[in-house]
Amino acid sequence: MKQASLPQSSAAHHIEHIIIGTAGHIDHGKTSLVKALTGIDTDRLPEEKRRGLTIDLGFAYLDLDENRRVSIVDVPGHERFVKNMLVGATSINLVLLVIAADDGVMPQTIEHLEIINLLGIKHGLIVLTKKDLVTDEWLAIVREDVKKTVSGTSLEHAPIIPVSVITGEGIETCETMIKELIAQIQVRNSIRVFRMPIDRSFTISGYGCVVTGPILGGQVSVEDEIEILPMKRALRVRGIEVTGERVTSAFAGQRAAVNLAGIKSVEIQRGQELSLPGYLQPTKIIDALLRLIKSAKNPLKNRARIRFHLNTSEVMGRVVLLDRDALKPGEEALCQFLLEDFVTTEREDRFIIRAYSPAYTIGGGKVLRNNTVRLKRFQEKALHILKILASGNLPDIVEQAYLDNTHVYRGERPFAFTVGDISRQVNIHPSVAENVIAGLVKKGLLLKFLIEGKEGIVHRDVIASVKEHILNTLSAFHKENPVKTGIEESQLRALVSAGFLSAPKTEKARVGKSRSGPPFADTTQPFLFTAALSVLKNEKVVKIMDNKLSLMDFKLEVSTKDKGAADKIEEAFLKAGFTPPSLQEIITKFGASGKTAISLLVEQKKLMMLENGLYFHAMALTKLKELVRTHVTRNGPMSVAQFRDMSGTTRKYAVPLLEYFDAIHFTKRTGDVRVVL
Ligand SMILES: Nc1nc2c(ncn2[C@@H]2O[C@H](COP(=O)(O)OP(=O)(O)OP(=O)(O)O)[C@@H](O)[C@H]2O)c(=O)[nH]1
Ligand SMILES: [Mg+2]
Repeated sequence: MKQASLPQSSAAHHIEHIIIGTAGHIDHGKTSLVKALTGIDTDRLPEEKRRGLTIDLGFAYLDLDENRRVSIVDVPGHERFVKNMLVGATSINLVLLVIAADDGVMPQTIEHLEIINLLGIKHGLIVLTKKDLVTDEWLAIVREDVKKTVSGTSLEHAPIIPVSVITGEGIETCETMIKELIAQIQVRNSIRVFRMPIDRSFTISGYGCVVTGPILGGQVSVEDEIEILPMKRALRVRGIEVTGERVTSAFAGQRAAVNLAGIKSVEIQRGQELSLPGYLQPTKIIDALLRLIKSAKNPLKNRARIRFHLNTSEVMGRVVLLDRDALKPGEEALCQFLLEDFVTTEREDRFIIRAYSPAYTIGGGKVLRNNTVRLKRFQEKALHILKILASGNLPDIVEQAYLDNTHVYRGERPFAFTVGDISRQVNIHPSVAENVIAGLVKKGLLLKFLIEGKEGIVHRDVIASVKEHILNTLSAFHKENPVKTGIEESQLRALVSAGFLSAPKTEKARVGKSRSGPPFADTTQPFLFTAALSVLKNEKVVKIMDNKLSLMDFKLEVSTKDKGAADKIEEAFLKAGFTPPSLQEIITKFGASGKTAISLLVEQKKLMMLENGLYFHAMALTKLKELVRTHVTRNGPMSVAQFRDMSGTTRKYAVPLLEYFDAIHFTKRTGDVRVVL
């Protein structure tokens, strides 16, 4: 089994595939038009045949030339089946808006048009059907009315073509226009990760489970390992069909029937989705830009219950308006959807919302962020981030992902992200993420680090903030410990992260903050700390000596008095040999200076501490070690008494000295005696 392939660039597959869809009021001739164009009757359900109307989506295809076949999705016009129309509408690139010449613009003509407009479908054709039933004068009146209706929508400049399936008039023109329009369409969906929302699932004997749907991005091949969402279950692709033909791969913009191994068709429902394993996270919270349609009867109130339609799914939920209490018809606002069930979505996905009851279309928009947390309303910072996402400017969006800790991706550490993390977070193909990140690195906005074999990319502001905390912590440490040359890295990290939690929130520290909680509390994470420290070392602001970190310009600040005391104390230790003075004796003699001087001598590694209060001069220890080695070589393992006699030290020092030698692995105790290692 292989992983679903990631195309490197659009060059991997030249042709841009597109899907055509119908739209329009009930009985206006959508299914008849598709049949006239393709010869295929898309009304396949017995109930559809009996009632003479379309209930669910119908599928056909049109051969543009010998090598090119496009899918057509025929939708129902009945007001009760708008939800089915939406399942088909979200994936289409070219719409045929069908209006019967005898009937003119009707309620679902308008509702479908609103939907097309909200979904951002820019390419379309307006087909005036049943031309045989009207006079030329009437047709002219309808044409004017249609023009008025579409003005200000994405179909404002769409050609209007009168046809009749009875006389065949206009059908050829319609086909020519479709070809012309397709030539103008540019969709760059191939450089996306594979996604296919499911609109049907059934069993074919001998094959098993088959699902169908539009491929929104990337490609899928036979034997690929894919994932079904929201269950996140791994499956294998057994076979693929596109417009009735067996293929080995299917591409973005095609409708495919995928034969799946490892699952039964009854386990799958419309609205579920196939994708690359691990790429998408099902979510119940979505940040979005929402527009209310102009013709909406009422403003949309905060927390209104709505039906949320995205790709082939429909879930109930509430809309939280983030910057106002009500959204007026025709207005646009940043909002958050709190859904009652999981949906699978990518940034920039289009959605439609409908009133809860009775169901009618009220608005729609685009997804800004899916792996999100609940946001508080009227929060400047959160709104600022959403505005960047709404702008659609990819470098800004990727940069923001590096600064935004609202964007907590499960299992990942915030602030240090790999190309793969960004691909999943921002929903872009890894090759696109790599390019955008490279651009930001070049500008100096992002910094790349390789720490213990792991690559991580961090925003320079984040590093600057961590650097500042390290420097503050180090200078505080020096101030409190004037005669210590520095601090060990692990100790510094502990102090820095503790400091983060209690530090006053400066402007800088708030860079990545968009909700309550300590800013950069995650600096405890070793990666960021190590990265920031490495920069400080490179910049020669921090130095490391004997495993201890200090500020580059830090010097032991010792007063002449302390220095004098240190010299005298060292002399006393050297003179005393193996029976040195105790700390108490030093303090009695030199007072506070004595204590500082001892610390200084320890820091300079001239004095060694055996046990609290027992200090020895390093030279005396070296000499003692030589004596012990010689003694043991000559006489074999040595007892405490022998050590005492040999060194001439007192009982008070003998045991701590030997234990010290054990601790530094110079000697080893076996029973009552010691051997030299
Ligand atoms: N005279 C005439 N009748 C037509 C023409 N096109 C469609 N009709 C008739 O109009 C009726 C409805 O046609 P359909 O194609 O089922 O309409 P539809 O838009 O698919 O309807 P729904 O799917 O239910 O929304 C049928 O009886 C067709 O025969 C036409 O060009 N001329
Ligand atoms: Mg129909």
